[in-house]
Amino acid sequence: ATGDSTILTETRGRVRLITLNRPKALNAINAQLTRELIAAASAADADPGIGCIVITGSAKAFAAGADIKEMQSATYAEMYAGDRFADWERFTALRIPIVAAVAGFALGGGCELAMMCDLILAADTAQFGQPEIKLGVMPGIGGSQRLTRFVGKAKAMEMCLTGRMMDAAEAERAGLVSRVVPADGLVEEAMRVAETIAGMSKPIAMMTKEAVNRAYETTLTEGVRFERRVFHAMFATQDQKEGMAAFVEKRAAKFTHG
Ligand code: CO8
Repeated sequence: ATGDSTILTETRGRVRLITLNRPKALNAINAQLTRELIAAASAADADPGIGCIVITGSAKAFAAGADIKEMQSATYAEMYAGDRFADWERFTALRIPIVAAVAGFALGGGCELAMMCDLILAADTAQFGQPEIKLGVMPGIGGSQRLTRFVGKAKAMEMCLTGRMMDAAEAERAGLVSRVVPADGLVEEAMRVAETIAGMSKPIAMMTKEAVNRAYETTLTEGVRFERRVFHAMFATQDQKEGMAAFVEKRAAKFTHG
């Protein structure tokens, strides 16, 4: 978190809190923010002392999209050669659980970033949208695919074609967010959820994330087979032995993340 950084990071216990910090641009996602956010998340993934990440923005905006000013004049050849937005594949490949704490605008790339996290906790002020069509483009960091899988075709199609925003209550009804909480307690509640996750065995939580995500990539039969094989593999960990022993001995488990 240097003065020029587009993010702020803080560690509380085993949780790494990453706050998007381009307030003058409503946290619009430019190349620097992309680089710094993915680097910070990758560092937390690799750090045995960290078990969960929380990503949040400001009260006004989680992120108001990809940086329009940065891409406005780009040519097709530049977008293609640079494979703009392909870097996010490194973010979605991370195995550590990631909680998005969304207040205010989560638009375009901001909505897409929230959907690339593992669960979204929304403030009652949250507004989700894919307004790219108003700019003469469409979602480019997975929005047309993830939103459709998460809320279904009708709502996704309406949002992508009209740019209409969804408020927090509608987002919860549609299954886009896990819960809605009062805006002034958003980050604290997200930190509580993250602390709970980070208190579990890190490798087991990583495998669980991988299994749930597999549901979006494969058939039910293959997904259930994948789950069963990973379940079997968990019996090679110390944390499985500790977790089950602690239950039988009626005490709290002390996971060593191995
Ligand atoms: N990019 C760059 N700057 C932005 C962005 C953005 N996405 N959003 C807001 N800003 C800037 C504004 O330009 C303004 O800067 P300045 O003070 O220098 O004029 C500052 O943030 C404050 O914004 P506003 O004055 O507009 O604040 P308001 O409260 O009036 O409005 C809104 C808030 C409604 C959120 C409004 O800012 C807005 O509509 N923003 C744009 C939302 C949008 O269209 N997002 C989608 C962006 S495109 C995208 O994400 C595509 C992703 C994938 C592309 C893939 C291509 C291959």
